[in-house]
Amino acid sequence: MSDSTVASRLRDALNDSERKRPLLAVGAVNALAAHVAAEAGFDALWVSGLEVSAASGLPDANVLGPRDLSDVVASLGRVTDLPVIVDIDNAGGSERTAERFAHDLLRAGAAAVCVEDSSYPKCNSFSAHRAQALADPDLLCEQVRRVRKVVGDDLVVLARTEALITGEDLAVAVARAEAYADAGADAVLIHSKDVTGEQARAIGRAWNHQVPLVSVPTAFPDLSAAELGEAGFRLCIYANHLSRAALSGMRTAARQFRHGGSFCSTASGSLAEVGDLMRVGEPGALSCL
Ligand code: SPV
Ligand code: MG
Repeated sequence: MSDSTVASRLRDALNDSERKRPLLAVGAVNALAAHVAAEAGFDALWVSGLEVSAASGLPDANVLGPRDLSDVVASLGRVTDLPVIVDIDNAGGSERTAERFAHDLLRAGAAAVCVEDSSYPKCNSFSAHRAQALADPDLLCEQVRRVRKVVGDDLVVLARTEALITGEDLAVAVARAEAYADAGADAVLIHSKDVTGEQARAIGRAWNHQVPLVSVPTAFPDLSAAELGEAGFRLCIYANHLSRAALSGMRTAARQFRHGGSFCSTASGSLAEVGDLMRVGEPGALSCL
């Protein structure tokens, strides 16, 4: 079922110029991660193409379909009513596939989708194996218009440009983002892989459009959420950090078991209680924006 209330709350929060800090979203690949994110006080959840692909044993390369993502959205909605923002990559590379992603994800309970201008098939922005190419900006403009036609205001639409990732300059990236905002996007994301964070600050200075700016600081974790807020970002998405924490935590526990021969002698103190795990699936959603 769609939840237009969550989408409108998210849109209002994004546009609230009185807010003292940016909204904070974190990648949640399953209900367990969503539960942890809600407990920690995040404002929203991100369904990450990279995290869901990795959790499914797939490359982050346009292999996931709407059903894979819808299943994740439904599981997050069982444990929290935080708004869920879904990374739909280039939405399958066409207007018709974008319509389907938006329609299905709205029905699954998403509050927002984020669609980007990578050419089909995409690769992850930080992929060491292959350079990402850009699609024609007119395609993303048309995808935004078509998505809007299908879902109205019931989904927040984030439009993301990969221009800086592919080596274009800031003027090109800003021009693309402006075109996407003018096509009807609710917010724009100019992705950056500059590890110093200076490019992120420059994006904030260069953006004069009223549509809010979003940051995904995967490459520049030293820039705090407060600093990103000061630089002009209204939403910061920590896209894959809980999966990375889980991966290293699982590795540590598994290795300690290999050396000590039991989990209790090795990882004690760092393991959650069994009852803690059971409570995740019990009724009573954690909330809320
Ligand atoms: C994702 O989480 O899939 C993203 C964000 O697109 S990043 O991988 O940091 O580019
Ligand atoms: Mg992605």
